[in-house]
Amino acid sequence: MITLYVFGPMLGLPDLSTPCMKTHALLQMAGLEYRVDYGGLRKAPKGKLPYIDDDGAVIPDSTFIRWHLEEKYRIDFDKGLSAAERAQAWAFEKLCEDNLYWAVMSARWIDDANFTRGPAKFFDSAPAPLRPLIAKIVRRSVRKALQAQGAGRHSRAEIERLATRGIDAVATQLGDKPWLMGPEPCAADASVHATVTGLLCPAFETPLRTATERHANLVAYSKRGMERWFGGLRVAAGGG
Ligand SMILES: N[C@@H](CCC(=O)N[C@@H](CS)C(=O)NCC(=O)O)C(=O)O
Repeated sequence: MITLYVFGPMLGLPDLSTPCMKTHALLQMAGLEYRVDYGGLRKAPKGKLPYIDDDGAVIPDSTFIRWHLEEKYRIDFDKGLSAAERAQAWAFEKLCEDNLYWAVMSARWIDDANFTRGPAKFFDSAPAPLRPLIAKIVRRSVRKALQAQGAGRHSRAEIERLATRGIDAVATQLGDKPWLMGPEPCAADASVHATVTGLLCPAFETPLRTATERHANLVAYSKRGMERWFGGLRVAAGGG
């Protein structure tokens, strides 16, 4: 049996973490049965979620989880794609994970109002007197990570300008297709869908959400993925 360790649903999203949401979608795409555990962060092998325990094999990181599923269960998430299409899909996936991800982190963690609406809730289970201190420490570590990655050195306007270019690129690649690379979802859809849906999360006031909402195909794509992998849980703006 596979156990998936994630943070858990929050603010109408299956998970506030895009890699966690991505891994849910991969497992759904694979048609594998799995259970979820929301208490695994302290034991996470790389100190991050998601990770899985597949009959004793512990695999951290959404991409290594993908490869584990492909190898163990003989799944090709990119079935039907040419080598060039696989390369293109990979590039879009990593645009989301290694670029847009940091813009989302900045919007949620650095902006005070968004922090209060979202990430601050992570600490609700901590004893009330300690909550502000824990939140301050974790927020400081996110700020440091943003600095180290580089996004934290840009102004808010610069981060938004860079991210908007990425959002527009995803919208252009999607075009009027149902999925990123064609009529069926591929591995990159798990990640791109999680990113697009995270960007559209109505709990956060951010120009990135506006930039995403401007693309009707991205809004429809978010809904399509939610219906397919998450039982239609409505989170996208305009989701009703
Ligand atoms: N490359 C990893 C990224 C995982 C990741 O960054 N997880 C974040 C949440 S989005 C996390 O667990 N952060 C907790 C922490 O750093 O304490 C993947 O794709 O799984």
